[in-house]
Amino acid sequence: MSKIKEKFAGKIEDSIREVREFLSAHGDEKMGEITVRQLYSGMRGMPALIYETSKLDPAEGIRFRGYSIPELNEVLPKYPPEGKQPLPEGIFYLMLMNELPTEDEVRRISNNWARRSIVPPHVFKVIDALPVNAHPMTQFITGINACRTESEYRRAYRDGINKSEYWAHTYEDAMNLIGRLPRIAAYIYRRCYRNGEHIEPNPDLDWAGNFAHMLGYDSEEFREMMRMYMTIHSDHEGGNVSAHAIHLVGSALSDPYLAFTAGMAGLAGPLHGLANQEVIRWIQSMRDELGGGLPSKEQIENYCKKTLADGKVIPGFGHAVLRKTDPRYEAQRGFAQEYMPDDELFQIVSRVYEVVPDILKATGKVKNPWPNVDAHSGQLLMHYGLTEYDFYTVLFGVSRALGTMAALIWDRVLGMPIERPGSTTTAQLKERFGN
Ligand code: CMX
Repeated sequence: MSKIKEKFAGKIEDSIREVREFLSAHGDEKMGEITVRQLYSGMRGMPALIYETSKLDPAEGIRFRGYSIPELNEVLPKYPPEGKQPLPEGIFYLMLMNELPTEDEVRRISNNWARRSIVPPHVFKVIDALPVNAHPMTQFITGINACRTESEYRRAYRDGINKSEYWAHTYEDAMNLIGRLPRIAAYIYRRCYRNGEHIEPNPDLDWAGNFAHMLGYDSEEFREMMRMYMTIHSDHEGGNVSAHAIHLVGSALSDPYLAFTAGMAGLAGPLHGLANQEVIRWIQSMRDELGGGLPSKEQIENYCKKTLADGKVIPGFGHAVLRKTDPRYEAQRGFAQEYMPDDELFQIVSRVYEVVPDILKATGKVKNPWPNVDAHSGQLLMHYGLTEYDFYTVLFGVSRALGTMAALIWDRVLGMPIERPGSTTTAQLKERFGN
């Protein structure tokens, strides 16, 4: 057993006992009441599941095991000797172990994922069977599902393992999946946009640095951006569509490959992760309409009004939980201010930020007029020449594995049961409350 897994195994008993004791002391406490409106509005604000790795506060933003993004910048190990961005290995360790990693532990995770990164050849063949212009998320989901042949959890379950061992096999699949995802994603990128000229991994690099390398972007600045990107997109508590889908499908004891595939299908929706490509598409069509250049505030305002009048959303703005500017947006803005303050697209993104909230407030119905994570990420990628925005959600997806796989391991540690909420009908509600 690897040192990391051994250390994790050492934590399990205490956590299981803690939850059991807590449940027997407080299992009958009430967590609030459910209104009829909540049933019709996507279960907003209903505490409905346990998800240990991160928690989203509407007024503050995400905290990973208690740490905000600015705090993580202080405490997580960086790429030696001069890296400034936290390494995604560190946030994974934090989410899994509920403690901060040392530099040595982060290095161990890097090496562990590098060892696990070999993708079986049939996965590439399955991807190659799709038309090259299939959306990258279709190719990504297909590739992940094809990897399922390698599921250790599935094999072990078929062999008849004890429930208490589920987590150990889930751990193997989760770590293998994380190790392989950059390879699969980079393969899709090079297949779609670089004539299938693939780049061999560099095992001496960290996980995100190697991903950047395999995509074909080798500057240290791009690698730093990728480390930051992979860290901030990694988790956003359990109720968002991708994390919830992974938790839900995993609760049927489907293996981690199946569960992750389900999550990625949700991430590919335009109201969720696909918004990162939609933001750039929206800005580009605004620029096309205006004949290029830096649009004035007034021009942006008019374009926003037209978008709303056409019955569309302004991508990158709004959130189901947050009620302030997303700290993930702020982290990316800080990066752009430091590395590319004069970038024209950055100036447009900044101007959009100045204009959109007032317009959304004026609608009287948008609950959160502020930008979310997707309002900024495309600009950073465009700056470095990664302009193929249909690919952006794949990057989000690679990162999302970190939190959701750590959470899935915890689901199996804690013996979370199959998820099965009740549903009702309008007729039944009318019967109960009147017409
Ligand atoms: N532009 C236009 N209208 C918006 C809007 C936006 N950015 N955000 C919300 N609204 C509208 C909703 O469509 C809804 O309209 P109707 O009542 O006509 O249906 C109304 O305002 C109320 O919505 P809400 O309660 O404020 O927001 P929801 O919790 O329902 O939805 C979200 C949240 C993110 C889907 C929504 O804000 C949105 O569509 N944003 C644009 C897409 C986007 O950026 N998604 C990415 C989110 C982050 C991520 O998951 O990656």
